[in-house]
Amino acid sequence: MANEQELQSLFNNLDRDQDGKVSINELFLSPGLSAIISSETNTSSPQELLARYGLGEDGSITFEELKQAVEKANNLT
Ligand SMILES: [Ca+2]
Repeated sequence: MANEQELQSLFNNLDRDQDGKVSINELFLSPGLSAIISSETNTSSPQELLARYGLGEDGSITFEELKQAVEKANNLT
C-alpha cells in the first residue's frame, strides 16, 4: 500500500489543472497513474474504481475520498 505522501503526490500529478480535485476526465487522461490507483484499490479500471467506491458522482474525486478508498481496499483484504 502506498503511504499518504505517495498517494498525495500521485493525486497531485493526476490533478492537471491543480484545482485540488481529480475530475473524471483527469483520471482518464493519465492511464498510467490511474492504473496505480486501481492497483491500490483492488480494481481493474477507473470505471470500476468509481463504481465500487461510489466516487465521482459529482464529477470529481477529492484527496480525502481517494485516501478512504485505498484504506477501505486494504482493510477488506
Ligand atoms: Ca483537477
